[in-house]
Amino acid sequence: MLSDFRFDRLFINGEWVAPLDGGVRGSIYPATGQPWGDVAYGGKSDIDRAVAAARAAFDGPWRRMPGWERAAILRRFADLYATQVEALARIESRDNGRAIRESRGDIGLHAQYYHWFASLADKLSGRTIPMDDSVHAFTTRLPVGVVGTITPWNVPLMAAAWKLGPALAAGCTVVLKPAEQTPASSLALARLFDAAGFPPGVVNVVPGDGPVAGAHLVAHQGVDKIAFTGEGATAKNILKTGADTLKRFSFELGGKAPHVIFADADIEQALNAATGSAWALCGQSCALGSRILVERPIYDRVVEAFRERASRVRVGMPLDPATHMGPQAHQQQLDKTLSYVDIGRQEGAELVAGGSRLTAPDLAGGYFVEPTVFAGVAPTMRIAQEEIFGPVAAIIPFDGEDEAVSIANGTPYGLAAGLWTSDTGRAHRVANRIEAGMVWVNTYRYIRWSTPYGGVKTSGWGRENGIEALDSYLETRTTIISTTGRFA
Ligand code: TXE
Repeated sequence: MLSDFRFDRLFINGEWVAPLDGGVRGSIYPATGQPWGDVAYGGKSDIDRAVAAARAAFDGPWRRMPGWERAAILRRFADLYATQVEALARIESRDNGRAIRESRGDIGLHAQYYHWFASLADKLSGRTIPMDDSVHAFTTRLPVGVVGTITPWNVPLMAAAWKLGPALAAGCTVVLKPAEQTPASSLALARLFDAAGFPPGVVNVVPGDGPVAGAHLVAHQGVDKIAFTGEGATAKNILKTGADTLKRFSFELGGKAPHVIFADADIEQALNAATGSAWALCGQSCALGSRILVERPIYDRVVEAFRERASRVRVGMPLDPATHMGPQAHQQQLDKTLSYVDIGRQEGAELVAGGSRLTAPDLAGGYFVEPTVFAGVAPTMRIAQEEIFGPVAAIIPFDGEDEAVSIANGTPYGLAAGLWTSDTGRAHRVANRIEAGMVWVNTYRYIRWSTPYGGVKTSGWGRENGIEALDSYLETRTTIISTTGRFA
């Protein structure tokens, strides 16, 4: 179904249309730096017609459709999605350079997200509220309306699943604008929505540039909510651009997650998780443990293990199943990562592994960088404070619980944290003091569709996944009816 799919059209109102004021341009394969396919991108007029289609679908069939029928269509889509995992994984790995073994693993789970949210679509119950003998008070859950979803380039299909699943289950309609660097997989997704038989206009996909198509979607009076994943600075721009409309916003932003490893931990397990999450997705995920806080008695051992394991990471072409780590997703991210390596050196951190672009003949032209490890990092250094989004681990020593908590909480971020200890009391004590939306103990990045995901502090507003995600696409209406017909 997706093998001969063309990406040079937008998906609006159930039709594949040429852009009105955008165009078609090559999407870059980050492993070569060369275009791999022609992809459509839209401008303001395309966003206008996508929003009009979404509004008409919301006011028409979708909002009136019983929840069980909406659920049936979403399940059909999820089943179709499950048959296309390999094709979707290959498209995503071409678009953002992610190792195919990772793309398959991640995308292989997405159908379950859609199924889980489908299972909630006919259970949007309100409450009855005891108030007074002469009134009957109750609440009804209603869809927010037209949702603009703006997604990033690191995990385009996962970000889409986390937004479209709850939005569609709630009865909203959607305009999806993927990141300009990685538009192809979202158009493939549109092909599946098309095939699954969604009414026209319920899902519309318009790739486009953030400051043009994205900003227009945010400012649009016809959009009731923006669901965004990306950088904090972009979120602030979005808030300013959308302020006049007072629409709803949910934000999943960056992180600088600490892995806190106590000396009493199962060190092998902690190392497997900490090294794996330092270099997964080439470092380009918000919940990766980019700060490794290590209790001093085991510090040298952990640094040495990181150095040794970095040398064993197989960096290579994304579509090679043997590859552990592909390239950075685009040139700007490569430049950003390398600039932070320079910053770390200038700050006096000790570079114990990596730090360079890889330019071997088989990787030439691609945005490859070595898995990189800094030791002797002070918590105040920029490489310990700022989100690099590259495969750069910063290892920081600490003494005791209080210092661990103080360092862990000492950044503006609060997305996720990992704790490694064999002391159950300590696990509870420290987890309780960590400022993060998610804390894992003796495991890491273990999530499901049912577990709320999101950040505190500057890491975001609201939660994705879980019942909480569904809530963020619903409004509550309170109805109070006089049973006597008398005005109280
Ligand atoms: O993100 P942007 P960028 C972080 C990470 C990375 C940095 C820069 O640190 O190095 O952000 O990435 C759209 N109005 N994360 O610049 O700009 C854009 O088109 C409306 C963290 O690519 O935030 C894309 O669809 N939309 C992260 C989306 O915003 C706008 C994931 C994300 O792009 C817009 C990605 C505007 N004015 C990057 N400007 C995470 N939390 O996982 C851009 N966009």
